[in-house]
Amino acid sequence: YEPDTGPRVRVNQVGYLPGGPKHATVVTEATDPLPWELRSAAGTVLTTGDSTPRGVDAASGQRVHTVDFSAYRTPGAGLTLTVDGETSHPFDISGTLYDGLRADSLQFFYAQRSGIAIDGDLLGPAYARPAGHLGVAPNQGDTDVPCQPGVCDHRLDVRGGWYDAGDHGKYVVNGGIATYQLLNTFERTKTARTAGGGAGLADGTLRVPERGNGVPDILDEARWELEFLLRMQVPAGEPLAGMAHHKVHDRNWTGLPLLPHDDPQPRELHPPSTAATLNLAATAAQCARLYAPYDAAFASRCATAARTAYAAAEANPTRYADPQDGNGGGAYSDGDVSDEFYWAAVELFLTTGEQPYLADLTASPHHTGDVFGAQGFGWGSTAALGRLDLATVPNGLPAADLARVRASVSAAADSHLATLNGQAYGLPMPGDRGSYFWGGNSNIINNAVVLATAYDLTGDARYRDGAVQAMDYLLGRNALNISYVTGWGDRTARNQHSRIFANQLDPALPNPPAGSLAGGANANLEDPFAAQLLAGCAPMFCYVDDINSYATNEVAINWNSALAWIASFLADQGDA
Ligand code: 9MR
Repeated sequence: YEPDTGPRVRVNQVGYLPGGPKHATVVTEATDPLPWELRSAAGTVLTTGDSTPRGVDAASGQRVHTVDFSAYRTPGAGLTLTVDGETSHPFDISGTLYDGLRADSLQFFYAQRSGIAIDGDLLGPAYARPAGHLGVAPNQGDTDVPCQPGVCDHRLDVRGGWYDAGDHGKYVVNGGIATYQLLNTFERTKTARTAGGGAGLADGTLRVPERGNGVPDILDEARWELEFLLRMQVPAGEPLAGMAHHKVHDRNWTGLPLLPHDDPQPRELHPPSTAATLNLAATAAQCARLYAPYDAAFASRCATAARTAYAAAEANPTRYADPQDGNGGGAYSDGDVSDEFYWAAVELFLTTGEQPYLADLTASPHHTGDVFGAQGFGWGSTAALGRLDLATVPNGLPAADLARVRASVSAAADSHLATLNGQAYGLPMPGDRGSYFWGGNSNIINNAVVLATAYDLTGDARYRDGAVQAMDYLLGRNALNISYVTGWGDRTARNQHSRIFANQLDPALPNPPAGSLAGGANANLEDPFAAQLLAGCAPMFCYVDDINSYATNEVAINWNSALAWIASFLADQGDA
C-alpha cells in the first residue's frame, strides 16, 4: 500500500505566525543542500535560501532535508515553498491563523453532546440531529440506567455529557482529562501574559445554545460534561457512596453508522473505580473555583462532590477498572492511580487551600518525580495535570517548593525542545516505533502544552516556538503530508472513525465538523483494517483516513481538548 502523499515539500498547510518559527521538511535523495524559494500567491519570489540535509528520519524512514524560513515575517496568503522541483501546498503567514481553530476545536464538544438535540442553526444544517439517550424508543437510556448484573442495586439518571469518541460510550476517566483541559484553557487566561484576559473565550465566542447567558462559552460547554460527571457519583446511602461509576455504555458494541437516538442497546452502569472517583474529585474541584463567580450554587455543589469523592477514593484506594471490561465500550483501565491521587489532591488544594490536601500532595511521589516523560501525558497518566496547575494557578505552596515545581516545567520543556530538534519533521515526540501509539497526536500536543506553559511562566520564546512546531506537524508537516485536523489545511483528515460523522458509509451523514482531530499514526496497528492495509509501515506512516481504522484515526474528546488548549494558546500569540 503506497498512499499518495502529494508534493515532497511538507509545510504547515494552515500557515505560520509572522514572528514565529517557519520550518518545512523536504523528502529528497539529494545529499547536498538544495536551494529553496518562498513565493507569493502570484508567483513572485519573496526570499530564498538553502536546505539542510538531515539524513534518514527514523520515524518515517525517509531521507529528508529541512528548510528554515523563519526570517521572513511579512504576512501574506497563498504562499508556497519550492524545493527540488516540487512545490508545497499553499499556506498563509498571519497572526490570526489560530483564532478560528480555537473556536472550531471547542465547537467539536457541542457536536459530541449527548442528551440534547443538536441545533443545525448553530453547527450547520448537516449536523442537526435529535437528542440521543434520553430514553425515547428505540433508546433505552441514559435517564434511568441500571447497573450491570451484580454491580449495584441503584439506577441512576446519567443523561448528558459528551460521547467519548466515535462510540456512544461515556467514561468518567476520559471525561476527566477532557474537562480538565477545557477548564484549564479558560483558567490559563487569568494569569498568562499573552491571553488578553480571556477575550477569545468570552460569552458569544462559540455557537452553543447557552451563548449570551453572561458566562464564557467554554465554561458552558465544560459544564455540560461536569453535570454528567456529577451524576455518575454513587448516591449517599448506597454501598460505595461518593465513588464514581467508571462508565456507562451499551451492553454490546454497535455497528457504524448509528445516530445516538437510533441506538437500541441497553445501557449499563459499570462498577465504581478509584480512578473515576479521582477524576471526578479533580474536575469538580476545578469547577468549584472557576464557576464561583457565575453560579455560586453550582460551584458549591461541585465543591461538595469533590470532597466526597476524594474521601471515598481514600477509603477505596485500589478499586481498579477491569482491563477485560471492554465489550460495548472501551475499558479505560489503569492499574496505578497514584497519579490520579496526586492530581485530585492538587486541585482540591488549589480550590480550598486546606492543609490535609497540601500534606497529601506533598507526600506523593509525583510531587518530586518526573511526571512529564518524553511521550507526554494522557488519560491514564495524569500527574502532569496537577503539576502544571500547581505551577500556574496562584496558590500557597511554600516559595521554594513552588520555584522547584515551576522549574520542573521548564526542565521538561527543555527536554521536549531537544527531542523536536532531533526530529526532521520537528515534532516533540521521539522517533522510535514505541512513540507512535493510539491517540498519539494528543500526546504530541500535550508535550506542546508543557512547552507553552513554560513560555507562559518564563517568557522564553524558544518554548513558544517549540509549541508552534508541534502544530506544524499536525497541520501537514509530516510524512503523509496530511493535516490531522478536519477542514484545516489543503488535504485533511475527514473520514475519522465515528458512528455519527460517517459520511464515508452514508452520504446523508456529514463528515466530522471542521476542527476535529484524528488520533494519529499508531504503529501498533490495533484495528483489523489498519493491520491488513498498513502491515510493515514505518511509524509515521501507520495511519489511514478511512472510517474503519478506529485505532489510527478516531475522534475523541481528550484529543480535541488538547487541540483546543494549544489552539487557544497560539491564538493568543497574535503576530508573536
Ligand atoms: O484512547 C484510548 C487508548 O489510549 C487505548 O489504547 C485504546 C484501547 O483501549 O482506547 C482508547 O480509547 C477509546 C475508548 O476505549 C473507547 N472510545 C474510543 C476511544 C478512542 O479510540
